[in-house]
Amino acid sequence: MSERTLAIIKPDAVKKQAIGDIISQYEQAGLRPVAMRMLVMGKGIAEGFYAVHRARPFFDSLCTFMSSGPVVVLVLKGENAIKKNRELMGATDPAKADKGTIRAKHGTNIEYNAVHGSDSPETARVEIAYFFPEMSVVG
Ligand code: RTP
Ligand code: MG
Repeated sequence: MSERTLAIIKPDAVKKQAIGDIISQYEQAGLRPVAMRMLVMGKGIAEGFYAVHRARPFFDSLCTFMSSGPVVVLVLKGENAIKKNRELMGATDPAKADKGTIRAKHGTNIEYNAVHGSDSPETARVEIAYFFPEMSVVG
């Protein structure tokens, strides 16, 4: 089933000049960008995006990191896009991520881990709507 997922190339990966490599990995895996924007998230925007984690000890640090510089936000479309993107990203902790995954290649540690990907259809729907009005998604 073709579906959409939200991906974010995080500030660490943008700083490392890994945008092109990461988008290339999406495309090679059959995940087509159907919406894309670059922005610096204000702290409040990051807090809203990660609201499910607000009780976690790493919440403030995560939101400071996510608002520390430009990010690239994309909607990816393809067969089983949500699961496929999670596999392509690898484990949250880059040290535990399988070889060849985006986080193994570009992540630094459990927080500075290069990319975000939606984890369920419901999350994908909410996360896509957080950044993109429906008319700006082209597929
Ligand atoms: P994401 O939401 O960014 O795609 O990552 P994920 O599902 O693999 O991990 P999640 O548990 O949802 O955590 C969200 C982000 O919070 C940071 N984190 N820091 N210091 C820590 O122990 C810790 N744990 C998670 C990471 O940036 C993680 O991607
Ligand atoms: Mg998550």
